[in-house]
Amino acid sequence: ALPNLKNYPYCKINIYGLVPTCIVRLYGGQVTSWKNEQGDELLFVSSKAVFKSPGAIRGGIPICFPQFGTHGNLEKHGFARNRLWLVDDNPPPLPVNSGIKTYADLILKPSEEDLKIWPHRFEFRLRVALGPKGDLFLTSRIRNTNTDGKPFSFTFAYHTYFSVSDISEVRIEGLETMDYFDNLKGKERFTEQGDALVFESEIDKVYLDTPPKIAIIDHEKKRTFVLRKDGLPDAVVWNPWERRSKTILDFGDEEYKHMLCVEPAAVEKPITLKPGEEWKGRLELSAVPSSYYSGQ
Ligand code: TA6
Repeated sequence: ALPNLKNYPYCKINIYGLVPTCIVRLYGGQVTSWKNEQGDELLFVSSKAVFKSPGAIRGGIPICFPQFGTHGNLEKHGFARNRLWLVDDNPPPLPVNSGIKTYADLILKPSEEDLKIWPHRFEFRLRVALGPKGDLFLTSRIRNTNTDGKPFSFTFAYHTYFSVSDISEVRIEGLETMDYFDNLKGKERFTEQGDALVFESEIDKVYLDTPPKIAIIDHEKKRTFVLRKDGLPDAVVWNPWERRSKTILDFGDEEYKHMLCVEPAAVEKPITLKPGEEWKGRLELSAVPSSYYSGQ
């Protein structure tokens, strides 16, 4: 049942692994915390984040659906990130031998108001799970439940905010040589030339047809985030840097130093579903000591 609306910013589900934990909020269906065995927070959430309607929570893993960014007529990044999701009290079981012990399923369906701005019936099931070693698994299943026989198309992203010690000590492996669109430069298509990506100014790029595995290496923390994705060909990389940060109300002026968004996404080629069809987009995140990461 819907929780009392007055309390909804505070409605959250704690998912406990053996030691690692994760918090997912009903507001936005948004993961806002993921901790490792040492209790370190692995996701960035702004100290200025607002956890209630009408905006989205600045940090964690906002879900961009049914539209990524401004690629359409809807509000930026779609409406899923500022709607109240429901918890499925009786979720379908996990696949046998998944190794996962703790998970929660959240569901979003369009309200009558939503149907006025995006006239398509859907069921969005988001499964958030912790693996035995504390890995975080997100699985989105989106089904077209239209009864009028009409297909719909959407774009999508897991707008993941990683916590990093110092952005100038971070590099990304897996996107070198990829084609991309640069949101700071218009509609032209570029190709990345260098080695691993490093950061010294604002970045807002959509990398296209990226490999299923991307690594974020934090030299100072000696930690590597490994992202494995399925059904999500693109990857957006964003850091607002100093000047842009000052224009974002729910973001501290210096916080850009401690975050990096790497967002597994389906942006360039929208997904189309006929009635009854379902799409699945999966993200696996692990955080390992860099000494364990071989790059393979
Ligand atoms: O994913 C990158 C991006 O689209 C950037 O253009 C930047 O504006 C960011 O998302 C944050 O968007 P938001 O609507 O959450 O302020």
